[in-house]
Amino acid sequence: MTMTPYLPPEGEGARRADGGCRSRTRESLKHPPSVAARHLPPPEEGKRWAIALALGGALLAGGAFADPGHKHSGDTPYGVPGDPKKPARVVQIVMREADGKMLFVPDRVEVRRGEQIRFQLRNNGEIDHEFVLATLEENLKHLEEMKKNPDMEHDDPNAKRVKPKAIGTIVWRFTKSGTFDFSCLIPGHRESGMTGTIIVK
Ligand SMILES: [Cu+2]
Repeated sequence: MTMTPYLPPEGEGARRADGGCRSRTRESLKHPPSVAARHLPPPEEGKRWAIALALGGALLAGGAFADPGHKHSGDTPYGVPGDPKKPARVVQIVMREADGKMLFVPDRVEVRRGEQIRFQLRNNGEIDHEFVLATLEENLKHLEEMKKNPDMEHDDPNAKRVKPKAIGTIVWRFTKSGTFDFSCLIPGHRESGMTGTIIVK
């Protein structure tokens, strides 16, 4: 109802060469709300997202390296990413399904502290599997995250997804003694038996 009387004068003003001031005034009165509504929030929102992401990143980074006194990159409570150029003992791990179960063979590996292991992950099954090396606590937490994001695929120094009939490799140096976990974190797989233990002495 207020739009009808406003629109024609504005159209005229826009066409008038000498009416720059007035049409501009009218535009600045009339357009800002819609312009603001259309254009201002996105950058604002963008900024807010950037801040949120930066904060989230900082929190994640803080969480990942929260282990006090061990802040070297890649350092974890279960060791460090290996150096493929250095010698390593090969440990083959077969991934497969059998009678409604899913498993790793072997599901127990013993390692000397300081030893570098080249895990040769052989998927003899019919579906994708993963090998995720971590502390048991970390893997159980990660398992819950995977339930929320089932499409998350891993290709990290400590984690690999392997297609059926394919072979994946992980080279890892176990610098700390302890008992650690390796699991397939694809939803349902660990629950079906796809987990194993690494003992570092
Ligand atoms: Cu699996």
